[in-house]
Amino acid sequence: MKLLKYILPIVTLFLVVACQDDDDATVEPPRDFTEQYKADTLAINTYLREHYITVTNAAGYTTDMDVVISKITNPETQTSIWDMPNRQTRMVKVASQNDLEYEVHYLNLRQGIPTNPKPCNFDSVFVSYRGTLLNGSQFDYVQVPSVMFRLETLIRGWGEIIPQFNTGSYTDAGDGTTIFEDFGAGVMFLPSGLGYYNVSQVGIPAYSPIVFSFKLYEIERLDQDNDGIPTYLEDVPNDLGIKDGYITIDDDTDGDGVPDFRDIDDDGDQILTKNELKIPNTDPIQYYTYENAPDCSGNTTNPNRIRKYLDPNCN
Ligand SMILES: [Ca+2]
Ligand SMILES: [Ca+2]
Ligand SMILES: [Ca+2]
Ligand SMILES: [Ca+2]
Repeated sequence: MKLLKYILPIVTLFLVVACQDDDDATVEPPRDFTEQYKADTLAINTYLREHYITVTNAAGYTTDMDVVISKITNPETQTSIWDMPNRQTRMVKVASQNDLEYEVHYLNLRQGIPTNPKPCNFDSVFVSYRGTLLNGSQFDYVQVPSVMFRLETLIRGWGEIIPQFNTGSYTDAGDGTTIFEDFGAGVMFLPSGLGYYNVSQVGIPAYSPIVFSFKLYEIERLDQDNDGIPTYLEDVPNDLGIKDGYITIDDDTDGDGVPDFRDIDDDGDQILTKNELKIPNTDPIQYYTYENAPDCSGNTTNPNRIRKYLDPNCN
């Protein structure tokens, strides 16, 4: 087992927070979203064609999955990010924002352990990351994280791309450090509409497309409405009965405009979800979990049942 040799102190300021009362932030009148997206797309695509990436493989070390993105100087030996081979497939995620369908390019350098959880877009994540502009200027870097971040408080791009990855494993090195291995790792290339847009930040001019490399070490499931059902499970299945793991305001069982993950009475029958999850005749009171919550008939095993906290016909 390889050990981490040291931990660098965290001296950087986390700049990903979307809505901050930062005196350094200045606001320009917003440009047209469509026009700006066109400009950002051109800039990002050019960047992807003119740069290549090198990835560090160093299992058990903090440098594992570190990336360096450089301008191509020798096209014979350096493959552009745009033309990267399958192993580090350049992928595209579509994100709806500002009445636009943004296409976000990202690299899946490593998926993580497939049987481990992926965060939903409203969970908390424990990540190391580096943020740069397209000109290479670094505006933020955290090599060893110390706190978890709620994805809902960050720029939109993070909530779109980080949930595409699984966590890895970690062990205590015995010297106060932690060894992270097999974690999900990637790079996202965000148009400004999924970043800070017209709100400039320290080191980030307004309307900057931004690049984040990241490593997903751990997640924490959140329960935003504290009703006993974790947010990632307050995802209304689509027409095919599938939960897609992506929470939106349309995940709204009773259609009252409050999505399930913020609705303390999900089926709108005036009985709080929390109370519908009480297990009868328990003292002190115990609660069903999502997994064993019954439907109106009391069935707790049919995978297709409508759990009674989501069924206004009973409580
Ligand atoms: Ca909940
Ligand atoms: Ca609702
Ligand atoms: Ca709820
Ligand atoms: Ca209810």
